[in-house]
Amino acid sequence: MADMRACAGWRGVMMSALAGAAVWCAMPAMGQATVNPDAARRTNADAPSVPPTQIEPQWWNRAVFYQIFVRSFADSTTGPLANDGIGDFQGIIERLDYLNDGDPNTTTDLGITGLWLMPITASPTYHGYDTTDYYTINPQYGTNEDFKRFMSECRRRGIRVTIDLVLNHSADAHPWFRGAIEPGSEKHDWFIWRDSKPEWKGPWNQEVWHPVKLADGRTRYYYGIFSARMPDVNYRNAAASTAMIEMTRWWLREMQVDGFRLDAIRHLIEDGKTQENTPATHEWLRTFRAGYKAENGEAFTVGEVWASTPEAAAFVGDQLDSTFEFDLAGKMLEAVNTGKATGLAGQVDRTLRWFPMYSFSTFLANHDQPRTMTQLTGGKGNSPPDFAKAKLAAGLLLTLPGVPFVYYGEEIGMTGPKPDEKIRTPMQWTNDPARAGFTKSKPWQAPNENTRQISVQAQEKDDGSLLNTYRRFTHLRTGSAALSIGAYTPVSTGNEGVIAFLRHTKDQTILVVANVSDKAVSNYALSGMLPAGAIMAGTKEPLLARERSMVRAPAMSALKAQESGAFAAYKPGASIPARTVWVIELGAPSK
Ligand SMILES: [Ca+2]
Ligand SMILES: [Ca+2]
Ligand SMILES: [Ca+2]
Repeated sequence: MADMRACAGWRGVMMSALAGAAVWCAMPAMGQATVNPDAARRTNADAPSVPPTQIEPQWWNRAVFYQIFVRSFADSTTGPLANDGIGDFQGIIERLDYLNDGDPNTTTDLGITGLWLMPITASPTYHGYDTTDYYTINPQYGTNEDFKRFMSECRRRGIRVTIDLVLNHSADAHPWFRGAIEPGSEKHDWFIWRDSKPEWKGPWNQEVWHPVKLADGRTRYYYGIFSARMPDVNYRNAAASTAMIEMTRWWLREMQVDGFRLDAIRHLIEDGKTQENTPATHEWLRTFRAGYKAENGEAFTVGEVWASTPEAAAFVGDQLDSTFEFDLAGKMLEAVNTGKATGLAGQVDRTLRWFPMYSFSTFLANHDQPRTMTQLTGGKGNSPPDFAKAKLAAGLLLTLPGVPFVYYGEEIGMTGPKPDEKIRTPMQWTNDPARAGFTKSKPWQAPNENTRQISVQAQEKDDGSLLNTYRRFTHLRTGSAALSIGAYTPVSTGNEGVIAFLRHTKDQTILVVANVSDKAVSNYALSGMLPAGAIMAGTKEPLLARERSMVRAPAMSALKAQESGAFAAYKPGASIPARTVWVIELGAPSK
């Protein structure tokens, strides 16, 4: 065996998306990640002519993020904002141990290490995407001092905090725009005006020019791509541009946030009828990057570029640190829904051809899309939950490359179709249909009636629940250099229902095998190439056997590779159960 390059064995890792599943708790030293080895063999017709420049992993590449809509997460039980039916910062503080208790030795928390807070500043709307004051926390959520206290509670638990940054537009109720309707005001040019209404519409054929009567009685038209309530800021005006960069820096300096999610960023600067992805937007983001990195070199930005992979990838590198990969999210859900993994495997390959390895962020669904469980059960909103599908989706999200984001409530399978309010209902902490454990009074919006069936309370003690599956996968990922920052190498499976891949650093090689179909699969065979320097053969005592609550994984057969690293016809187990993700660490024998 000594002259064989590979391996058997597994060091205790097996995650079944279906059953209670097993988890392993190895905490290997962080290794130097290798770059994507596939970069050299790019063949697709739409591949960029030059492979993306690879960058080094940063703190966000090791994180698992959780997206919170503050209004709906938790109403405080003490303090001035307690029990008013509206979520607030004190409420989140009271629930922080659920997200991460700060003790690396416990895995009873969700184990997330990053947050994305949807808009938190003063606003006339429930969602807050049109602020009237960039520098003041929404009084319904707390004070600036409350926010600082929240930040220090997050710090104590190892949670980094990013906030929504809405640069594209302000609010028509913002003092800037109020001032702008004075034609002589210096603020007038902070927005985009025409004397007569231009003939063109927006990218989704919506009205974008809105009339307003100025102080001198004239009517002019201002540009607002999303609505009349949200006038776009004119970034061709130097003072407006500077004001926004200064505001961004203030959040880093004064409020000590760790980064930003940039709303609608591809719409930032228009060029006449061209209202997305303009060269001016890309150029402005280069200036923006210099501005915020000067304040904090470790600050993280992730952009909402709700577009195809190539468009989203055009915003990283010298601009943003990351953009959300909407195409990949869609293919993950498609694989779970169709039971076919071919499209997903192809999309991962495509993503890695366009993006530098550490420059994209992943998710299943966010606050603008029907919730994951709804998309997995037919889109009606209150179809019976299919937890097996949701666990499978979680397993894919948390083992594939990319910085993963989990929208609040996804970890328990909350449902919600459009309209948006129904995707943003109160977090279902308990099975109380009236208040869901979210508040002691009347919630600002009724919880989904299925809180009787779907809640943290219902899943807390069930080892096989979706919540506990998320917990295991999250801890697995944040505890593993290979899963979080390792390179990705695809593995052929010989079955369209099965996707397999290696995640590897120089110190750790993990094989992920996922059967996305609804039937057990035995006619599969893994073949591929182990990365250079892969760990040698052997079977280790599974560490997970120490975890009393875990199901012990069945013995897996050895992987025998040729000296070149090539392997073929490998089956870790005879049959992969339906909708199951195996996470297998290849390792040397323990004796
Ligand atoms: Ca409250
Ligand atoms: Ca913990
Ligand atoms: Ca704009």
